[in-house]
Amino acid sequence: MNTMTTLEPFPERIYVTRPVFPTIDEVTEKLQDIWQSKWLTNNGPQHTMLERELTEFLRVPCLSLFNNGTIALMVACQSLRLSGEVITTPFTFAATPHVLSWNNITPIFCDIDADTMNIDADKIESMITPHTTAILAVHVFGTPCNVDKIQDVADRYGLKVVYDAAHAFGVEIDGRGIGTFGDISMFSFHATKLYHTLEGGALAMNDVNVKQRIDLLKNFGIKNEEEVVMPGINGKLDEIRAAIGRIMLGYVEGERLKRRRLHAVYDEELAGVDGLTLMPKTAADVKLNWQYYVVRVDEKIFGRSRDYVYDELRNYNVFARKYFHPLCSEFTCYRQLNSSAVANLPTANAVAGQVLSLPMYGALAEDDVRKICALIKSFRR
Ligand code: T4K
Repeated sequence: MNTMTTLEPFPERIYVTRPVFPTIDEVTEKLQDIWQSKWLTNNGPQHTMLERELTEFLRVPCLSLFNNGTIALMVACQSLRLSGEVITTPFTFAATPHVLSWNNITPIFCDIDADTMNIDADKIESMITPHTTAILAVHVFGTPCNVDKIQDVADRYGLKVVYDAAHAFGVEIDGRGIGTFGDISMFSFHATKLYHTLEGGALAMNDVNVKQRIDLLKNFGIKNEEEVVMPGINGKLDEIRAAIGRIMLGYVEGERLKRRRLHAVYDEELAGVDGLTLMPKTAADVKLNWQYYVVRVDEKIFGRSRDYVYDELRNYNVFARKYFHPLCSEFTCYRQLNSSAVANLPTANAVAGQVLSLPMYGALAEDDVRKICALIKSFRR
């Protein structure tokens, strides 16, 4: 039966996500503290407290706050003195390869794993050259990379490992914070993330010496009033955003659980629909954050392309997103790289042509998720 006739467009736009908002009263209270302190940025009390609270929350030994995740990742590359070539994934947000370019490093795109959509750890070794200094892997949509295999390759070739954990706030493997893997991990606290500080980010690291270097780099390299010891940048998080981050820590677990519930609804509604591949299932010892809900549409089986589903959903006021299409290797600034050749990235190209991020945020009603699923099923041919 064609259900389209019975389904009306949503009265208001349903976006792929909506930020979690604290109450105005909570924010006002914190603003009053800041006004009293007469301290707005440069390592103020809110910043100090948030850094401590997040270190504990994320179960990492050391953490440095930043004004956004991109600057944080740029500083991570600087702090480890990366150069030459860094092996990364094309299936990610533009920021990932861009931080390499801003560090004068050539991104070398490695193909991805078809199930997790993360860098294919088995293919990394074949991409290593004498110029390779590191692996920059992304825990795409919060699904952990194959951290053991990546570390094994890195150890054998003396490479650094940096994780873009922009999507992986609060993810744990066997009780271990995701930010403890590799040399440095970056978290994004952008408004669209499960946990946010409006804009913001952090680096997590195991080595306190690396933290000291990072803290200098994010503050112009200033050691004291008389000494500037390295060419740093301004990566500091201000007091207002740090205060909002402290409030948001009280919201994150509730939001995570609401999203987990919505994941289950999507799974229930879409399981068994021919031509749809649902979010990858992870090992039992992985604690997920349920931030995104992603499906893949196989046109040959579903009878409609991903783009058809995307366009039709818009007609019903549902604004899904094609994260991450186009691949970074398709951007004009990277297309000419040898590693960008489609023949080098068959899985990434196939996945990018099928992937669709569906609306996922705690304030989304369960019934709305069911209706979105009914729409998708009605598009099937
Ligand atoms: N690495 C990875 C793997 C990343 O995914 C990202 C960021 C980074 C690095 C860089 O971290 P940051 O430097 O950003 O800290 C969004 C986010 O802006 C971006 O942070 C995120 N990844 C990316 C996956 O998604 P857009 O271009 O899709 O954002 P936008 O403005 O289209 O927002 C998406 C939807 O969210 C809107 O359709 C409506 C809703 N929205 C958005 C904002 C900003 C709201 O309802 N309210 C809002 O205030 O990139």
